[in-house]
Amino acid sequence: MSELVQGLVVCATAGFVDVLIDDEVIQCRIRGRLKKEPRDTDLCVIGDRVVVSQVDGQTCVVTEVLPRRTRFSRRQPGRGPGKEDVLVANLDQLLITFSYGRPRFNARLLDRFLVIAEHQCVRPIIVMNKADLEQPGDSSWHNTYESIGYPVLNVSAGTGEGLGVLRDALRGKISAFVGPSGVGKSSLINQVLPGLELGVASVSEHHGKGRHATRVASLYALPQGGFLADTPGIRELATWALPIDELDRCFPELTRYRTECTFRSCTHTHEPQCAVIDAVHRGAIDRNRYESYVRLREDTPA
Ligand SMILES: Nc1nc2c(ncn2[C@@H]2O[C@H](COP(=O)(O)OP(=O)(O)OP(=O)(O)O)[C@@H](O)[C@H]2O)c(=O)[nH]1
Ligand SMILES: [Mg+2]
Ligand SMILES: [Zn+2]
Repeated sequence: MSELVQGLVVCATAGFVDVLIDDEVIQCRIRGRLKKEPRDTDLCVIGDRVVVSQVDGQTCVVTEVLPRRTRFSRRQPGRGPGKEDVLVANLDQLLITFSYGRPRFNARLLDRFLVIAEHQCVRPIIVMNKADLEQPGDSSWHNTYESIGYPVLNVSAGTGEGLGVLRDALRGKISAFVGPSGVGKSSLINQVLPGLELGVASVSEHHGKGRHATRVASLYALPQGGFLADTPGIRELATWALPIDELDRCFPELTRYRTECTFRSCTHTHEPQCAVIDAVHRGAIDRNRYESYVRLREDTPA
């Protein structure tokens, strides 16, 4: 006799998944038949809702992965036809995390995260960690992002600054920390969830890059309700299944201009009477954001 129950995947490694079923985490195998089905996306990741068959109350098998409501995914790094690499499924918000130093802030990469969040309809929150470190003099980029509508939280896992606001933002939601290695994602989760004690690694001074302390993504239940995912640091971030003519929609500040361009299929890169380029010249659209748009266009397959 087998009983069918639904659960939430909180950890997924090759061959096994940990599924939360009624407050209990149960290790499950994935049914062989599921693994053989052809697909261009990950079969089962954290955040997935699954149907588990409990055989004899002993062996547990995932028999079905339910359709994903949302996701945070990218094109799997490497050559070839490509495949979708899903980091977290069914999330409400993305905590895009960078630090004020060690490693350095990277606006180009931030814009890629934001484009993916827009494309996948997941609310982005920009988390700037290590606020205790000396901050670069020019903070005008903060205003740029806030004026577009993206919240920017200044926090420090070291001193505790801003953590109250962060905790409030997490309440009742499924959230995921994403960002480069070494920015302090696991350190922040340790502060928000005392007792968890996730491994953290010091940032190698030489490269100013993280050492990839977190290797496997996991989902943790929050005492205030909701779930929080820790993910491994990301070095490469390419969009998946984002048609090139939809890229401009993923830059919200272009919305009011792109319909005013003379050419309906304007790419906003070289066309005459382009309302977007005009707005960049007038300073109504931030030049760095526009530069990110142009770079992403170049990298997006037609
Ligand atoms: N000064 C300072 N250092 C911090 C802060 N938060 C984290 N760190 C340090 O930054 C380093 C990296 O922290 P982690 O939490 O491992 O970073 P991560 O983003 O989880 O890195 P990966 O797991 O590799 O992706 C550690 O040495 C932390 O002690 C902070 O607010 N201020
Ligand atoms: Mg980590
Ligand atoms: Zn245009």
